[in-house]
Amino acid sequence: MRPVASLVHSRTRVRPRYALLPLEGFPDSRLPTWPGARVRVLASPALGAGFVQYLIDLPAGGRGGFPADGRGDGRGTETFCYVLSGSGTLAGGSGDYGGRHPLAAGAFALLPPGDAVAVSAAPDAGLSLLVLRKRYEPAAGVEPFAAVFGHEADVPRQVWADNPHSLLQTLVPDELGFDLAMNIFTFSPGFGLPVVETHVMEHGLYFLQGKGVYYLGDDWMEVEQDDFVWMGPYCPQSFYATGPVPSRYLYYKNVNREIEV
Ligand code: UGY
Ligand code: MN
Repeated sequence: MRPVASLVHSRTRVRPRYALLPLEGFPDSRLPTWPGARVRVLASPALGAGFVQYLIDLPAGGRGGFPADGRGDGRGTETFCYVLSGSGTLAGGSGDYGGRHPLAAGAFALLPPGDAVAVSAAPDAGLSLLVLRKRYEPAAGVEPFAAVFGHEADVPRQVWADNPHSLLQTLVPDELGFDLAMNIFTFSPGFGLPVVETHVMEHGLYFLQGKGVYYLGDDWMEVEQDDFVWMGPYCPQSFYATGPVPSRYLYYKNVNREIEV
């Protein structure tokens, strides 16, 4: 929180194809199925995004979740969760993974379209969660995916673009049953994306650690830990890390589907 007498100058930018949203600018929301939780709505269709992303802080002993959405057309809502801090458990709604999965910082889960999700914070510790939800896009002849549970510490860091100073972790398998990717980039200070990329896929990006400079649209902008960035289709984008520690960010990308006309 800033001192009360400070100026309110902000790095916040909202443009048709991107938004840079530092965390300090989000008022709290409350959600009926997350009683007691502090919710920040990072991205939504109202911004231009094809998905919804939340930052949810559950108090110690708190519970929340999403009910099964009951759609029979294969276009149910899929849910990705990533734990920023704290501990607790996650229970999936149906199928053969209906058990309880421990949650700790770095744990993640992707639940298939339509499934219920139930999360509990440990009695003695709160839980801070990034949650992304989107409508699943079925594809003819392709089986929808089964639930994925993991921990980022168990996902290999692969050298990306022939640069050992840029490492990519692919949390969700790169298979056609999945219509999204969730990846973590780690860049050593001074390194980043080697080009300005421009592509049809959109991103919901949460800055996990460090700081750097992001190119969005046609401007370079400073970014740091806890910033959220939405990049819409064809938003020119690039990045390099600055500061004393490696920069890490978790990002969503819609993939593997034909573009509707
Ligand atoms: O996968 C990507 O599109 C990634 N290279 N984009 C990004 O980090 N902004
Ligand atoms: Mn990209």
